[in-house]
Amino acid sequence: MGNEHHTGTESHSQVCVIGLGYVGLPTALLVASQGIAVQGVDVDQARVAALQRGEAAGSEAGLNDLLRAALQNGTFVPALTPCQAEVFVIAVQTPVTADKRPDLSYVETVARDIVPHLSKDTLVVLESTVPVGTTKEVLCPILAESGLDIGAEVLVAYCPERALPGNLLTELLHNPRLAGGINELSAKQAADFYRSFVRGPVLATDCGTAEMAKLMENTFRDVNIALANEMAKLAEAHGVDFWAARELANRHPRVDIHEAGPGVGGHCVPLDPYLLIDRHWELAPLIRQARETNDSMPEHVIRLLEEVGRVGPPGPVAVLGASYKRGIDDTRESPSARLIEILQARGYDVRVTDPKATSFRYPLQGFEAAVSDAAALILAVDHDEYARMEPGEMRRLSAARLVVDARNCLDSRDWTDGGFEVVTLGRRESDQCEF
Ligand code: SAJ
Repeated sequence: MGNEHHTGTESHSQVCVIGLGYVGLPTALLVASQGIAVQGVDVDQARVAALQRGEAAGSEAGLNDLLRAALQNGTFVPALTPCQAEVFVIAVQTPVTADKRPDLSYVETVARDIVPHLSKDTLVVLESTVPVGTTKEVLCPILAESGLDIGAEVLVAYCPERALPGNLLTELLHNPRLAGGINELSAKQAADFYRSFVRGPVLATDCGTAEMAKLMENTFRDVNIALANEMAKLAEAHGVDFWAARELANRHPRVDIHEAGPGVGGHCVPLDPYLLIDRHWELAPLIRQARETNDSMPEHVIRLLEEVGRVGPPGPVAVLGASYKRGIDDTRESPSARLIEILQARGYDVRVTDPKATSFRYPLQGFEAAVSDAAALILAVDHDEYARMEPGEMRRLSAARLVVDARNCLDSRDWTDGGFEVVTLGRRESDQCEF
């Protein structure tokens, strides 16, 4: 990356990453760790100030160390507005509106913000998850306002991130990357850029294919989880243990049944199917049904609680786990939020606790305060801290003798022997023998 094309007095970095959220920040830091000068831009003043002090939000392993090293080397500069750069990476959110339509306003705003900083030979990469067609139909027309020839003077590509929250840095570094250009030259340039800092294979393609692939990945996950959830309900109806049957079914070389649970959370899997089916809902009854099935799971968990007939409103009920999945502090779209909303609407007094999360729509309590006078516990997230709980210790800490395990996290035999009634999602103990 030479800078011979850049003139004038504007400050200049080699790479400018816009949107310092859970994808943008680690990406910026990985690039910076290669000795490349990176400017990281975010409109959130508090976030930028914290980054300048060397504090990264969230609990991703290794992120803070990487941040401090990059600040010390001077390879990473957090800022509020973009400067001129050879490569722009757009990694802002693309939320879904209340009526499940994509909101591309953040991408559009950022695209407009970088127009004055474009020059000949700039590469613009979109990483945000977007509906198919967005790179060519939304991003390129805005970039063309620069007066530069898009596709010749300014190269443009769609390169989705595919890293799993909780294991972000490792996956960003090692997962295969897609470099989807608006033309061959753009794909080649984008592939070269990613090869400068990722170790996994970089696969060049066109931008529409890359957009579709990203949405297919998360929709595949959502539909498969819905299938598991439906099978868990059927196992309950048949008096069979879904988890035992799943283990056996997954011994088939071409079967991979996902885990059933209280629903699907996070900012990707429950939203991306709507980006995929946007403007074509009539073509996707299966995908829509999967969304409905997964959204119905909190209600199902409460049905499991109430079927026991031991606990009713006002409870109290303690919900263990607020994050959207195990091991992370992220509570966005967490199934626990919907679970609590329904419980409260039915008149339950609800206590919520989580070993990782610090911010949640409902007040979080310490573990002991949450469980002490509860009449029932709902295990909503299979954090390690919960998997390690001992029934004897729980008897000492809590008045509850009923546990609804929505994640198959506890050894139900141990807990039953320990004096608890355990209802596990997907499991009906019938006349099964021990093998
Ligand atoms: N879940 C289940 N059963 C399962 C797996 C997950 O109920 O068998 C639930 C989780 O508890 C959670 C939700 O689904 O509530 C989503 O969790 P996840 O681990 O499936 O996915 P995310 O949202 O953390 O990350 C996904 C990943 N996509 C895929 O695995 C296809 C990740 O690789 C993407 O980069 C990320 O979305 C993204 O940013 O798009």
